Amino acid sequence: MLLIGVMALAALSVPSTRAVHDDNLFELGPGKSTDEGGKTNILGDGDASNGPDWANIFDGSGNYLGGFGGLAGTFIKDDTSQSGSSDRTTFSGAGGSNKNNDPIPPPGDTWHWDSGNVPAKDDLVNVYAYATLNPAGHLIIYAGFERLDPSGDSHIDVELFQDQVGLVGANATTGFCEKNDVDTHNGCHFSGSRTAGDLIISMDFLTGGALGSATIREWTGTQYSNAVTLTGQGCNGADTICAFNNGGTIDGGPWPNYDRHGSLITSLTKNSFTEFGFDASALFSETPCITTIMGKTRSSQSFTAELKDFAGPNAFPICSASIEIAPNGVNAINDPHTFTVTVSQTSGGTQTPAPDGTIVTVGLTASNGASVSPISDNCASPGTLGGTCTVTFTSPSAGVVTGHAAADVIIAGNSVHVETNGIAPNSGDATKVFVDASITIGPSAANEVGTPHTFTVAVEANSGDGAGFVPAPVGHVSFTLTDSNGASSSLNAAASTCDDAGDNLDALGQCTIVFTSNDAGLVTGHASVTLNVLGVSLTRSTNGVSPNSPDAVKRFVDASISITPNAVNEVGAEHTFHVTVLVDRGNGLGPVAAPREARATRYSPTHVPHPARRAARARSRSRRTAPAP
Ligand SMILES: [Ca+2]
Ligand SMILES: [Ca+2]
Ligand SMILES: [Ca+2]
Repeated sequence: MLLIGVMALAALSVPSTRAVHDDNLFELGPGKSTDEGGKTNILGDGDASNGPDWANIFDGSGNYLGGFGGLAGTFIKDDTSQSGSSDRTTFSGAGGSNKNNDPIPPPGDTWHWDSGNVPAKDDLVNVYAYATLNPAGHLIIYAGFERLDPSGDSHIDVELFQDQVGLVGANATTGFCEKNDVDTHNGCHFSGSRTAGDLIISMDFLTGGALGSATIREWTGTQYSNAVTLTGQGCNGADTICAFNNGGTIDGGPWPNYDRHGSLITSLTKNSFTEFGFDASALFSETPCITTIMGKTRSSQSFTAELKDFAGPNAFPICSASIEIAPNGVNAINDPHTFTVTVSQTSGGTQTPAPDGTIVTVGLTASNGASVSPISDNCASPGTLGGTCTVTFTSPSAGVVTGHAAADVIIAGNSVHVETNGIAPNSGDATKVFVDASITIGPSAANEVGTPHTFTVAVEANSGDGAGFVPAPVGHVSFTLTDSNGASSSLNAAASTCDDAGDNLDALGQCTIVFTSNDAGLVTGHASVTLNVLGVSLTRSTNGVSPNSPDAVKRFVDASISITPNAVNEVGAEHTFHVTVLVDRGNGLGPVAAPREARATRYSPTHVPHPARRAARARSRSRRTAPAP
């Protein structure tokens, strides 16, 4: 459909069956007599077959409730700047002019914004919009807004962007303009550009409040063109655009309303409320892929008059993209993990995968001791295939890796930016926890044969929470004792806990192996554990790979002393006792002569009766082999 120039059409009386008006898609304009006397209003008429009215699709906080087959809805709650209040978002008067056909982003003579005060007639507060498809598949867009001061002449635009237009330089907490890094003008900038196919609906209200005219224009890429104008309220002949004021006092809906002093009210006087609807597919040759809406006021009826207040820009996701990253999970360290990113686009209510080759930037951030080791990233190249791509990585240490994904999806020639910001339908970031465990056994020491010895096995887990390795009180330890160099170990099962079935760790993450050997030699203790850390089964052994200890070795040693010969001698005859001291160090050499310094004390024979000799042997042995723990 080709439309050139301005088509000025007289307002018509309400037709009975029209494309935009009585289309049963939305309660546009005057309705049932039981619905506030048939006035153009905000409340639903209770008849679902007529479609919703504003109060049916938004709650009192302005949340879009969906339903009714709609594509998208958005509610902008702008500040009032009356009675000493300040509106955080007004066109900045100090940054040069701000006009409808100025460039939006830098460089050049662009729009600027900061906080300010505007007259009540130019002060936007509540602006809302709803989009749906009619049975022919046409995009039908409805919008409404409230005016603080309907008695003055005022000039309001509702602009629909395909690109994502937003504010730059706002303080993240307060929303006030904070910084302008681009030029020396006062005020902050906007991001996003006006693109061919964008639409703007301009309404001019007469002194006294009546709707003078409504004109819809399309941006061609260099100028606004293809204007269609409606004079006065009602619909055009083709019923492709309609606009109405409330003809009398109506309920203000479930959300706050304001009077010309900025005070809260609950009903709206005559001409305080305006709503319009149009068939975007019928009016223009291409149905635009709208992502953003913005309300604006002008200082005069001229389309290029200085701009005053604005509301938004808000997402109006008729055309939209979404991104998700998943799954969250827990892995053992060094195991590869894959995040899958899914990117979708929605146009005209139909969701499809993002175009193949859509590049997704996946940022991986390590915390709590993790360290990212990339393995592959097909999101960076070649991008999505069938709407998905994957990133695979691991971490050699316990901790958390967070994945954040962002993409610019090209929909109908427009770039729609999406991130995993947790704002529906986007997912939040995904997190992968890497877990680790360790086992130690000890101590290695030397003991006398026949004395009990204890190996303590200690198990720790690192659940990636930043606390590091902490005792693991649940898990199953198994162990082996291996004899060598002549040892013959025997386990004291009653005193040991590492031999218990099932979970055999105590609250300190420990169990014990109590054993001895009656023969000199070595006993090597080896332990392993299987435990569950955040649902991941980990097996660790005393393999000496840090933080695991090596096996523990217990050396059993022995010593002996003998004195010979026993004999009967004649009184006065000289006699010699031979004392022999042997040690077995458990090194496989068996008993060997003790070093000189370890030889037995020589005693006077008259003081060494037979029982005392045995005691001396015992003392000698105990001096040589101090018991180990
Ligand atoms: Ca209604
Ligand atoms: Ca504002
Ligand atoms: Ca305002």
